Amino acid sequence: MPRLIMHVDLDAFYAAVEQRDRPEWRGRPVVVGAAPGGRGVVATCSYEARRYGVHSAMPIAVAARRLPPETVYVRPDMARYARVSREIMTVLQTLSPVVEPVSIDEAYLDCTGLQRLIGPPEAIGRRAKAVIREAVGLTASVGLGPNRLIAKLASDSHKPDGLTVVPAGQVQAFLDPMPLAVLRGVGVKTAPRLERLGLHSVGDIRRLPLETLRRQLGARAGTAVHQQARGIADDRVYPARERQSISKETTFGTDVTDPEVLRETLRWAAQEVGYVARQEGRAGSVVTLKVRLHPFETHTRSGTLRAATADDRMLFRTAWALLQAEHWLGRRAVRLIGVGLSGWHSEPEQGDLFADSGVIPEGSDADRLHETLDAIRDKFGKGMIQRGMARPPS
Ligand code: TTP
Ligand code: CA
Repeated sequence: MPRLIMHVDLDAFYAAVEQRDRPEWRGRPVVVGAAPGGRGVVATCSYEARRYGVHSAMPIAVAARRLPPETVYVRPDMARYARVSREIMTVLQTLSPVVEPVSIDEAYLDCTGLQRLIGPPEAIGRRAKAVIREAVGLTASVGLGPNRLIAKLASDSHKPDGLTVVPAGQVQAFLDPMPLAVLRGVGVKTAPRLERLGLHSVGDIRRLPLETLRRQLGARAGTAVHQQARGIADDRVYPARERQSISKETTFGTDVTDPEVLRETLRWAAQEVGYVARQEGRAGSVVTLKVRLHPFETHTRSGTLRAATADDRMLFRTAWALLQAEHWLGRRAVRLIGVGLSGWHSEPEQGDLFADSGVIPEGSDADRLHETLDAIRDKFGKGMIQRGMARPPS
């Protein structure tokens, strides 16, 4: 029996929580992020604000120029969003025992067995949306399909408040018209190369022989793209304990040179990673920074901490220090930035997946920070740390 995978993604998550809790803000553009007079960025915004072309990671000054006077600007309240997230993940667990939270507002569920209990995929998707709405009063977009790729593309395809089912027999019709960029491994580097060959959609790729793709993209990427274009992808949902690493990244709509935007985005990615790690009762000692420079040069840099952590600030400071250590910062435009955590410190706890196990076994926060700084200092020399830490973290 083919698997049935569901991807759940809350709509405009931080902004939706704000509008839920402040009814007078409903129906209005709401921007969650930096203060409008400052140099920070938009974390997210309500769909009313998106109509003005505003989106995550846009400098707040640019957003403020586009938005009308009735717009509400609000600072993020991570603790409240994390509480809501926990409620969502807990209620999803009542639906399926196999839930993989992938970020604060996204999860994959293996729904294969639910078809006997609940009914067809549409009914399962409706149930997921209903339990979320009942538990937290928010809308989610849901996609169901035979694997993770299709489920994710399905949930993305109708937002907000969408429910999209792609049965195995319709995978090809669903994928064929999509742009190449939806395939993993067709990056900014390969997409233009393929487009020069007159290939624009997944369907165009699918009609190419495997050998041509391998020649154009290299053996590995060529094979991967060939498979994905046929809708063949990973169909497993990983229980938290099997996960090798936790990471979060953002691709900017336009290339970024403003260090403030990079800093804020990195801070957000670190919060997401720290949050997922704490939910899973994990602490990791390897922090990885990922940066893609214009137009397509991807760099990763890792630092090993003396003590494992799941602390947002520690992750952020380490990643920021790794970034500061790179000579290209400030000169080259950045297209993507992200943080990863791995090198798990201990066997993950098998207890309640969603209990808030934010406690980190060793040392105080201050101790850990010092150990981090020491470790980076050992690796890169002292001057770098002073540069990296010159701006007081908040
Ligand atoms: P997303 O799921 O990417 O976005 P969203 O839930 O706001 O909107 P959508 O309806 O398109 O799913 O991210 C989840 C939350 O993470 C988002 O509410 C705010 C935060 N976030 C940032 O702080 N910075 C970012 O660059 C991104 C992409 C998200
Ligand atoms: Ca979302």
